[in-house]
Amino acid sequence: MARKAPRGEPRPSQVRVTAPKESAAGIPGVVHGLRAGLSQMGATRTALTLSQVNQVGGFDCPGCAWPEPDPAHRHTAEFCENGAKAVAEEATLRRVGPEFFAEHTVEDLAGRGDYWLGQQGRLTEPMVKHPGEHHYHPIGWDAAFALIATHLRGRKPDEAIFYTSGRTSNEAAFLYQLFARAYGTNNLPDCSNMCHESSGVALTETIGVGKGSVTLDDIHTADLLVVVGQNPGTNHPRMLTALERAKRNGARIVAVNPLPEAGLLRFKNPQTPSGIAGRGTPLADDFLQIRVNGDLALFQAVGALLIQRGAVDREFVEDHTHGFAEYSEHLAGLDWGKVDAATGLPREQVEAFADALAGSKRTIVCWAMGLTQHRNSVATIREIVNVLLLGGHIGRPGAGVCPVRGHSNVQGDRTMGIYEKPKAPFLDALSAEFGFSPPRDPGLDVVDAIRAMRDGRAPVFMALGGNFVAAAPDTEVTAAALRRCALTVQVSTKLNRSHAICGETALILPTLGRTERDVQASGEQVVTVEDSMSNVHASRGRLTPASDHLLSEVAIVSRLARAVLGDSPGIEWAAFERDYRTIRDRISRVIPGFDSYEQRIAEPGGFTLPHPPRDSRSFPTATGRANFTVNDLRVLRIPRGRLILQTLRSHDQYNTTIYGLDDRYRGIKGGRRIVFVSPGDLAILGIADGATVDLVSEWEDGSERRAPGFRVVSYPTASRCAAAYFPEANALVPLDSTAEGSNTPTSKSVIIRLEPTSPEVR
Ligand SMILES: Nc1nc2c(c(=O)[nH]1)N[C@H]1C(S)=C(S)[C@@H](COP(=O)(O)OP(=O)(O)OC[C@H]3O[C@@H](n4cnc5c(=O)[nH]c(N)nc54)[C@H](O)[C@@H]3O)O[C@H]1N2
Ligand SMILES: Nc1nc2c(c(=O)[nH]1)N[C@H]1C(S)=C(S)[C@@H](COP(=O)(O)OP(=O)(O)OC[C@H]3O[C@@H](n4cnc5c(=O)[nH]c(N)nc54)[C@H](O)[C@@H]3O)O[C@H]1N2
Ligand code: SF4
Ligand SMILES: [Mo]
Repeated sequence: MARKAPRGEPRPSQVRVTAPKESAAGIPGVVHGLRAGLSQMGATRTALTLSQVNQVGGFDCPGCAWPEPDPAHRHTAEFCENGAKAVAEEATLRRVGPEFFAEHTVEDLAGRGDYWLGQQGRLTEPMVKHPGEHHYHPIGWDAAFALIATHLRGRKPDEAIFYTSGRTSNEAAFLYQLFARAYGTNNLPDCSNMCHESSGVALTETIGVGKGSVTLDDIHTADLLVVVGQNPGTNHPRMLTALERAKRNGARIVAVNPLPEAGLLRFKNPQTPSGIAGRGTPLADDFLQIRVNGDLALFQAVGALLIQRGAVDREFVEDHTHGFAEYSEHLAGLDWGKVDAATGLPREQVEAFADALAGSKRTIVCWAMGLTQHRNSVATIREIVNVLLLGGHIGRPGAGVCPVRGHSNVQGDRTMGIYEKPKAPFLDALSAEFGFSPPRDPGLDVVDAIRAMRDGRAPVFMALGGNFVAAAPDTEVTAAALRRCALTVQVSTKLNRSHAICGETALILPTLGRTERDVQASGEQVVTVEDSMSNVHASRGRLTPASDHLLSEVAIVSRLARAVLGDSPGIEWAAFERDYRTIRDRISRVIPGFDSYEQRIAEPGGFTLPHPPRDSRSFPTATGRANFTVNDLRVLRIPRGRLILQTLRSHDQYNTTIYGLDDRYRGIKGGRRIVFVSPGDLAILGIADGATVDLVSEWEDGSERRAPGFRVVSYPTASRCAAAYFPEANALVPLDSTAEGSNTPTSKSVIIRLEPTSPEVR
């Protein structure tokens, strides 16, 4: 089962480790960003490209989904180090053409590391690998679409899977789901299934809308900001600017994390003189170094304390909520022993957090993957909502829920109908607009799609972006599942592992990136995206495309649909490709909140979608009110000699795209096969810093998974916890280990043991 360390990667002993940094960004951040640009693009292209990021009339940063400030407050350089790196990766001058594929067999590529694969550059031509062949070779676009059509026609539609990653524009996403449903399936898994699905499920159930309820202005004007299970210094760097502004306005910031993440503790804003020269702003006032998976217990505990102290907004609870009595009764029986065991926090710290909540009129809780990828994630997020409801912090300026999304358009893709469990009103609207009957049975999400491919029930897999094999859990199982497919199709900008771990027949369809000019028969096109705060705006690529052979995602989906379904009177695929305004016109008639779409994206900064809880304290839930919920507090059992492993991102990666082998803020240089463990646990385990170990995960059915050759780094994480990087550690996450209610892989709680393979070093 063991997956060997890929060829060409440094050995664990070659990694250099220094003390973690206390502050984030500042000048080193900008310099690193520019260096990334220069090495991939050269000087002129770097200047031209970076000046267009996040500007009105430019393109939306393909980095994360953090919103841009309103146009009046934008800086000329409205991007961060990691935005610059994301852009540089896409605008690189390196190319992967037919010669490259002639030189490298698929087996050769499968043995390479993700870093090496990503560094090869942009894909330039459609490529195919037929059954039994060892190389990809060029294929024309029409032949490629015809080949897919042959595989899809004559199959039951539910035997095909249509995955989406979160960079896809609204326009392409809308067409893609329309195509899948017109073909006859709701098998539309997406990266959300592995990401914020737990947030969507919990928020839909409790407040009626599965999206965040705050705007950037709310962040700036909050009294109390709680940042839980999130590392914004690396993953949403410009969020630090917003936190800094909130802080200047008097906000208190509480960080809840097993790791002392650099950006949360101190921030040097590169856009202010003090940020450039000084030590920066201390950001978090309180740091709660919680145990992995302790958050449900923490929020139950503060909920209980708030009720005990009478710190409840009675009027809000009476007028707008449901279920308070049951909630409060449940918390009256709270077992503090369990709270201590789950959180590992001193009681005074929990009390002080409750004091801060009680004293705040405007509280926002922000979170990301530290909360969503556990068995009890949905319950944990429901518990956060409970606490916010107690204080009436929904639908009040400066207050609310803020799940910080990952991919730049992952929220928009969902809004456009990329969802395996579409709601009836959406399907009804689709049916009315396009005159066909969309399938009503729910489709497969990511985990169920892997099961279906593994078991031979779904032999066709297509991906609009992403890197499925590297992003999904249980690497060996997922790889075998994809290899069992008759056909895999990857629509991609850059080479990645999913091109090498493929079906019998495999297609690579190269596409335009966000930064590139998109010219169709009617002229230059813009696309639209939605950020983490429901703001929809236009994005216009400015760079010359990486190759003349590229098609836009919209063109690929339109032409594929015509090849598979033929021209149909209700759906003018060719017109969609010719002029994207025709797509937006259809979207405006199917999806609520998009009236006058075209006019409103012409406004600088775009427009914000309606959000009933935020806008009017109305809650479209089953009870018509915001729901308090009762959640079971179970302490995750960590057997003796075992640790609970979370898998996270380094500062030098974008998900499965590895920018480099360093993790600057955590003091790591030159390698990624690292496991962070606290000095206390290392002493108990008798393992020294610098030792090489295999990570072995233990699943409840008795099965084990192994990731070999990791360097142990003694690090100030919470006790009984460990951390290793995604995707190297994905092999350890069992496919069947998923969150209750959202089926998200539990990438942040995996029980492991360390098996030393080398004597200690120090
Ligand atoms: N540069 C860069 N930017 C990115 C990405 C990237 O890879 N690189 N990815 C994008 C995507 S798709 C996403 S979803 C986001 C991800 O953004 P994050 O969620 O910030 O990403 P992770 O690295 O997974 O970090 C998880 C954080 O949660 C903490 N944590 C882990 N387990 C627990 C827990 O049980 N409780 C608490 N309280 N904390 C915990 C970890 O210590 C870590 O700080 O970033 C987006 N932005
Ligand atoms: N163990 C563990 N696993 C995880 C996570 C974790 O924290 N731990 N995080 C999960 C999360 S939050 C997420 S979101 C998923 C990410 O899963 P994915 O979204 O599937 O993975 P990415 O690495 O973001 O995809 C990168 C690839 O997308 C392609 N690409 C980039 N831009 C474009 C574009 O504009 N168009 C097209 N068509 N293709 C493009 C490139 O070819 C690139 O190689 O991984 C999940 N997996
Ligand atoms: S915070 Fe996110 S969206 Fe903004 S510039 Fe940085 S990577 Fe891009
Ligand atoms: Mo994500």
